[in-house]
Amino acid sequence: MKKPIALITGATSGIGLATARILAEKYSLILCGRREERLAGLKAELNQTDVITLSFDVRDKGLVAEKISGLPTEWENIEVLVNNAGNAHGLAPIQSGDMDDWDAMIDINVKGLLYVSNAIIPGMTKRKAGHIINIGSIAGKEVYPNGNVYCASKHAVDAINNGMRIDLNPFGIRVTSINPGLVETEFSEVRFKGDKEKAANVYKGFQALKAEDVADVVSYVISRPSHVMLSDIVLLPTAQASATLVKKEL
Ligand code: NDP
Ligand code: 8X3
Repeated sequence: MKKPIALITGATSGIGLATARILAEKYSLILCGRREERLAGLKAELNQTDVITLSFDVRDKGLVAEKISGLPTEWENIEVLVNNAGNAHGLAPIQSGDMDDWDAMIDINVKGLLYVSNAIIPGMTKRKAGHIINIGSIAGKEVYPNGNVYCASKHAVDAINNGMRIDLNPFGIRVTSINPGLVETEFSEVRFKGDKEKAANVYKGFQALKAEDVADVVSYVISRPSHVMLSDIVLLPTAQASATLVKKEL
């Protein structure tokens, strides 16, 4: 394989899917997600021999380790890790939050990111090379009403991102967090448990970011010269000034 290898979690939808499409030209890809039929569809669409898929739930610590350590030797040297898999589950005041939703957000957005990183970082430290992109959120920089645990999970990603950058500094590994505001993907459908109307309302009256806008930034960040590390990026739609201030024309 001549191209460097990138592993993208959450490649079945939204930001991860758009990132896979953009990186395909310059990277050999390991595409991850739970929905195998979507992974197979994306592999077919990209129509390249240097694309493989790995299906696992990032919550399953043992499976994450098994799948990544089971990669064929020629796929072992992962240059770019895009930690993207994640979602919000619910939007409710803390006093009436659903504990299963809390578990999902902490287990996927925080612990899942750590499990995948744990499986990949040793190869990077051994080779003294690599770039980790953590997809955080404006919700990792600010807290908004009813966002409590989702915001906490993304604040944790922010802290982990900074911790990774410090600890991996001796190894020359680049670490970047990309923190988007509102991006129109399946995110709100998941947050509102399949309620498409409620999800669509989130993006009404203004131009939200597209998944491709975030993927473009991922592509830009990893294509900087090796001595340049963008450490922390907040990326908002022009209509959005903060987590809670969005100029809508309804
Ligand atoms: P989508 O719902 O479109 O995509 C989420 C992706 O995460 C899917 O590919 C899904 O794959 C994967 N995923 C979710 N749970 C798991 C799991 N347990 N195990 C493995 N994979 C999982 O949302 P986005 O593309 O918008 O979200 C991607 C990232 O961007 C998330 O971390 C999100 O928090 C962040 N973000 C999103 C914003 C937005 O407004 N949309 C703004 C800021 C940040 P599958 O279901 O097949 O497993
Ligand atoms: C997703 C953006 O504002 O819905 O992280 O939390 S927001």
